[in-house]
This record gives sequence, C-alpha cells and structure tokens, in this order.
Amino acid sequence: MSNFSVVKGNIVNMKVDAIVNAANTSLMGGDGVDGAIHRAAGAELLSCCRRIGGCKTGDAVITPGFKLDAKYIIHTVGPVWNNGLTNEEELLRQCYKKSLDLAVEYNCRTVAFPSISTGAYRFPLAKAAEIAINTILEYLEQDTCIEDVYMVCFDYNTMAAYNKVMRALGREVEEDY
Ligand code: AR6
Repeated sequence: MSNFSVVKGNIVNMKVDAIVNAANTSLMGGDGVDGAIHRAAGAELLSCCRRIGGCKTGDAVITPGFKLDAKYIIHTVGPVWNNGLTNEEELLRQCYKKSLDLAVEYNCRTVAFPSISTGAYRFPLAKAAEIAINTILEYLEQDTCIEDVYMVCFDYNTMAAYNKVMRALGREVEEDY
C-alpha cells in the first residue's frame, strides 16, 4: 500500500529518497523549481547534467542529489502549454509516469513532485492538477517499492488547485486551502 499527499512547501527541503525537478530539454538549469534545486544541490549537479546531455519533453533522467537530503533528483521535462494542440496532456502524463518508473528502478520508497509545467510553461493549473493526481494514483495501484508520494505545492493557488482535485476524488487533504 502506498500513500499520496498534497503538501505545501519547498521541494529542496523534502527528506525523501527522490525529488523530481521540472527541468528543460537542455538540463542546464533555469528559473523556478529548477533554479532552486540547482542552487541547493550545488555545482556538481550541473556537471552531471552536462554529461547526460539533455532530455526530451515527456521523458526523465536521474542524477544523485548531491548536497540535498534527497538521494536522487529525477529531472523531467514538462510540455510548454500550446493551447492543447501539441499533445501536451499526454506528455505531462508521461512526465509523471517516467519519473515514477525511474524511482522504482532506483528502489526509492519516498518521492516528491513539484507541479510540473504550471509555472514558466503555463499549463493550465486545474487541468495539470487533475492529470498529475490521476496519473500518480493510477501508478500507485501497482505493487512497487514506492511507499509515499508527495505533491509539493510552493504557493497557495497551486495548493488550492490540487486540494480541489483531491476533494473531488473523495480524498482527505492535509492542509486546508
Ligand atoms: N519547490 C516546489 N515548487 C516550486 C519551487 C520550489 N522550490 N519553486 C517553484 N515551484 P516552474 P515549469 C513551483 O516554472 O512550468 C525553468 O526555468 C512553481 O510555483 O518551476 O515546468 C526550467 O528550467 C510552479 O507551481 O516549472 C524550465 O525552463 C511549479 O513549481 C521551465 O522553468 C512549476 O513551475 C519549466 O517550467
């Protein structure tokens, strides 16, 4: 049995086996959660990402966590919202699935996600929250090493959108926003 919860916070402070980064195809860092993770993990992360060489949209790669408490960082590249014209919904689903596949491959028991694509990439928040939660919950129906998955919301709007989906599914929310 595995648990899923929506929490408020900064993903770099999560004490989990793996945190997920909302990266870009270059893997060379950026703003938002990507910038925060690179700053907290230290310069070795950039060298490691440079060696990997890049990642396709909808795919994921894994690196050590370096200075983070997390043992691993799973870097996934969400789709840039394009009015739903370029398969963005399926690509977002793939981000969550591929990230969880890597977490299982590396024997992670605890994993934390940020809200992929809903910042700089402008994916509509309500739709992204529905895709994220449904994809994660569906994945967790399988019996894997994963015990706890956290969706870490950085701001009130994001937390409220994810809580709304949780309530619609009849699931309890941790913090009431
Ligand atoms: N912890 C958790 N969530 C965070 C944090 C944090 N420390 N910081 C921001 N967020 P974004 P995207 C939230 O823009 O839309 C980068 O430049 C943020 O509030 O980080 O996938 C990359 O290099 C929002 O809810 O990612 C790419 O070029 C969510 O994380 C591009 O942005 C995602 O916002 C990726 O854009």
